[in-house]
Amino acid sequence: MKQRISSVDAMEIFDSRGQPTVRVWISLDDGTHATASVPSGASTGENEALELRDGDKKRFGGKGVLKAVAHLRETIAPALIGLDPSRQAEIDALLIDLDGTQGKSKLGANAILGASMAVARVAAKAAKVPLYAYLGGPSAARLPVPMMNVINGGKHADNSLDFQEFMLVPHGASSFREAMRYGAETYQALKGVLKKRGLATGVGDEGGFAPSLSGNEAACELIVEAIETAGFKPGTQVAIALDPAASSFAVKDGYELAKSKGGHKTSEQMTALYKKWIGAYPIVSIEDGLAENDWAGFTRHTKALGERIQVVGDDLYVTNVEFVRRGIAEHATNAVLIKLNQIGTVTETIRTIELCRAAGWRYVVSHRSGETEDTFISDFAVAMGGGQIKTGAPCRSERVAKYNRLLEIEYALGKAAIYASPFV
Ligand code: 2PG
Ligand code: MG
Repeated sequence: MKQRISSVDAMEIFDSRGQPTVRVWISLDDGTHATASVPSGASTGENEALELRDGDKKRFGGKGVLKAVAHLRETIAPALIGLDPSRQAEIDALLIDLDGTQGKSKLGANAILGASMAVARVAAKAAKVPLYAYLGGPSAARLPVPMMNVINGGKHADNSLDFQEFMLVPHGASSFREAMRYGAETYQALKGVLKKRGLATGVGDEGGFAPSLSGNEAACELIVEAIETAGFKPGTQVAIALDPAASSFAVKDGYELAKSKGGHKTSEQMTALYKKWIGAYPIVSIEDGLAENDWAGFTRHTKALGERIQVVGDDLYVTNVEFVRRGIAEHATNAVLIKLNQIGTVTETIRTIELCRAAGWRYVVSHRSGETEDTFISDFAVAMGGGQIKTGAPCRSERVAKYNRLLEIEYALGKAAIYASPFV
């Protein structure tokens, strides 16, 4: 007998920055239950689905999520009760209809996504299969190559770096477990390198170090030194990925490297800078090297760099098929960053990934800078089979929880587990 949804509840919890976020519970008739918690970004794209905040300055400076919680209890719960949780696409369509707005601004994408993820999870439990197998089917066995953000800047740290993320990519390992060792050992080596130079080793929002360096480029130099100190080969074993998150330092007529006092740059000058760096450092991927409105710049950027590296769009696409379609038509990038909460339902996220696959584009499943202990994206990355995940440094439990879940999945898959570099 198919189990039906018997209750939906929600509450306000805290994310890794100590800001409120949404947790949802769903139960079935037979007592099977599951929860999901919603992440939250800092460098959000202007076209992201709306994260509903209360705006009541007396609570959390306006950042409370009691309205989203109320929408879950009063509007979403009655609509879902009695439904078969395995009808994910139908349920997500119903949630979209209930909201009725383009950007999910009525109920809030945080309310909607919490329900959507909890539905997937409870359905997997009812089917008695792990979430990755439920969402990905019997062939889901590819572990993602992690992008580990080990130096934080931009909006994620109060330091001198304009660029938001400098990441390790341990793509040359033989398994996910080994990749984690490469990444974690390099992270520890980086701490030693920073200490030796008298630089700060406190961490930023995603668990990476947040030193004040002489400029953005110094971060790449330190990372190469750390890779070598840890005993790995830069490039072939551990490479570098960047997320400058350029929308966050874009100005009217270009880019202003204010934090590093690096001056003003045009879109073409930014691309020329990246080109120089690609020649000097083992960089395999650059995400949001330009700003979300710089479509023409992105086409030039991908023409100049796309043969040599993965060019990823995050703020540019906000996981939305409409923007990705435009990107494909304009050759704006060759890969897409995938964040469930940018679009707001599991089904829409999968549709965006299907579009990437159809275009022969790569996709990277990603966390947000504000996270919780929820590990949905680990299972989701294996289910989608794209072979890449970005989920922070091997430090801070909300980041490490995702990696630990992937270790469990790899262990459970045993000999069937696949770990393969997308960068060879
Ligand atoms: C990004 C993300 C995640 P935020 O820009 O890719 O690292 O940051 O969640 O702050 O948007
Ligand atoms: Mg980004």
